[in-house]
Amino acid sequence: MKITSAEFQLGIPNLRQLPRDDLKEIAFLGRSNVGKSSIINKLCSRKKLARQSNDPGKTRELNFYLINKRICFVDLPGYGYAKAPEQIRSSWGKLIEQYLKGRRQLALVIQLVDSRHEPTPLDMMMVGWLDYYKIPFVVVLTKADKLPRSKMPNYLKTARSVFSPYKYCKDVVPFSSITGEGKSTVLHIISQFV
Ligand SMILES: Nc1nc2c(ncn2[C@@H]2O[C@H](COP(=O)(O)OP(=O)(O)OP(=O)(O)O)[C@@H](O)[C@H]2O)c(=O)[nH]1
Ligand SMILES: [Mg+2]
Repeated sequence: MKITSAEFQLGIPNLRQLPRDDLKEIAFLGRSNVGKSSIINKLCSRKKLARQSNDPGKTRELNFYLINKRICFVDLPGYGYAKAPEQIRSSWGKLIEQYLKGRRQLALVIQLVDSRHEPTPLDMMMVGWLDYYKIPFVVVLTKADKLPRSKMPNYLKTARSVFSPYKYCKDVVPFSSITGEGKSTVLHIISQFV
């Protein structure tokens, strides 16, 4: 799949204002700062389509991007930002769970996990939800450029052994928004679900 057009459609703080069209959605899920906005920009070959930040927890809304005028990428608010007040953290959780379980046109979730760290308990909880709600997902290991080359094969093997047992896990892919590693694989997988 080649992305030839990408435009910001809308940002919403709650699910009452979800788009009413029937376009298939690909949602990007992961903890704060894991690289959700960066992967969207990289896949679309755009520098500033989705706002990236050094300030974790910046993306607090669900942001919708219209891709090739026929599918939607959804940048979900990052979870697990330790400095956020408990009340806000739990409302993010509820928002994400409601979106995941209720969104009929959700075709695939790109679950992002930082390749420099072990998956967090919240990452594992998200993967558990996805499997429970029967939502196909791909685990993308972000910031692969920061991991020494020699460590990747072992890391990938461990990550596969953690995620592959989930029935709805379709693949585990290393990715870098800097080098573009993994871009064509992720685009190919997306094309199979839309
Ligand atoms: N080296 C490297 N840095 C990356 C990569 N992807 C993202 N980053 C950096 O990580 C930081 C966070 O990236 P974002 O894309 O804003 O992360 P996010 O998941 O959208 O964060 P929130 O919106 O706060 O939840 C930024 O400083 C990015 O430049 C990558 O593949 N390699
Ligand atoms: Mg973001």
